[in-house]
Amino acid sequence: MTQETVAPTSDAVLDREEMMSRDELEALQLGRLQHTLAYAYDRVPLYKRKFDEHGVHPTDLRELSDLGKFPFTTKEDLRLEYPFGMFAVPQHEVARIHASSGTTGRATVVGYTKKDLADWAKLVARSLRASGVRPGMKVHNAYGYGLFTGGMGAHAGAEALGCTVIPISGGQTERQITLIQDFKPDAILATPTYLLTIADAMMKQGIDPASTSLKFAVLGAEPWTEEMRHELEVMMNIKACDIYGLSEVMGPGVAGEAVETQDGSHIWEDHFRPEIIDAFDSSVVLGDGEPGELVFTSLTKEALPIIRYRTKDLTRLLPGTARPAHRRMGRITGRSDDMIILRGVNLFPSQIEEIALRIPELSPHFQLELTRPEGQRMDQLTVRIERRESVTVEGVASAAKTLQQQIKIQVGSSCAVDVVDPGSLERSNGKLRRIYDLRPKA
Ligand code: DLL
Repeated sequence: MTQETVAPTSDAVLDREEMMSRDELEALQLGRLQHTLAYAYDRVPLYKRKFDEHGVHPTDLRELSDLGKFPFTTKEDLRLEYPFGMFAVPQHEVARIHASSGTTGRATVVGYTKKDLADWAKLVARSLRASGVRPGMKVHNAYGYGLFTGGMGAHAGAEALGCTVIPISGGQTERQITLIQDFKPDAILATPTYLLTIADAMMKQGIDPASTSLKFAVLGAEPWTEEMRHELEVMMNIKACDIYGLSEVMGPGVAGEAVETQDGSHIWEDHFRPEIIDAFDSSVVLGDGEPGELVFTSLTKEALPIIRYRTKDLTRLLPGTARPAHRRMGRITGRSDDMIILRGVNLFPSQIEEIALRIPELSPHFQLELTRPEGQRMDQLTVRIERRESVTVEGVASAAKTLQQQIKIQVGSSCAVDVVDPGSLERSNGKLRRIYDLRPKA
């Protein structure tokens, strides 16, 4: 399967909006944006206050570039308005609520009207179809169900596409494997690190992960690299595509990747207007191709219209390919709040993943540990990484050295490398925690 090329999706099954010209799409965006700004201003006190303080009014948006005049929305705004202060409809019109886990403070709560849920399902269906999933296929959904948007969002999208959904949720890895073997699904939906956990557990049971019925994987909810894609595609004999989204903007399906090009997720711009800003000077809106922080404005949402939401995700906008009018996003290099600053050098876990997976002796299972040794003023980074099963002790020593050197050359940071035995690091059940910050709190 990985060697085959995949034919483009037939025009006959695409949504009309997927086939629009850029001009048509931008005209649609302008009308929807004007409506959303007025709608948010009229219905959500926070937006009225912020627009007034900023000296802007919805009628100031005459062309798309005027969006830059409007104030940003942040996670902090959602927290301050906890739980329902940012909802634009009365509670009886809210059909469902989701929320972030709230591990770093108050949970952020999001809501959907019936129409929002239908739009969301349509966009997830569009994303899955772009990634190779077809009506009638069996889809094993291993995203977590519950307040997290992954499980139910992916579920509704797969149903809307006309698939048979297996709603297993995350965890219970042994059971996942039994069901994959018995139900013979065509596609799996999971975080990339959880798919790796499943494949790894299969190997432990003596099952070749390439031998299953799975042909497609639609992976997201955490950063992953081209190297990880290659690892999973070869190990499992599948085509693996990206799906992106965030609860504040909708959930999974804000953007999805086309299997025939596998060149980054297309942002569904008939529903979301993306911008890239300088993460350190938010007043600067950057051009396409320039790296910065991704910002979204919703164009059709009813329960929770979101204006210029700062995602903290770092990426760039690229021209559309498989869906020419819809711009793509580059891979997310990381989140601005996940960035490790080590002796003045910025570093993201995905950079380590990229380098480590090019070293054949090393596995994709790694953690980053930050410490400040007693009496020292300098922070220390230790990359703890599992060796591959087949590697000898000599092999490990030289692989550790190569990893250390490559990190120094490519990232500019000195670090310690600790190669550990296969199976000794914690496995992912969903979004994997890569960074362990053990430095004393200031
Ligand atoms: O993770 C929604 C989702 C579920 C997306 C399932 C894809 C699949 P949140 O929990 O609100 O929502 O987390 C959103 O996760 O801002 C990114 O930092 C990260 N993220 C999501 N998708 C990707 C991706 C869901 N494809 C946050 N690549 C976002 C990299 C991603 N990071």
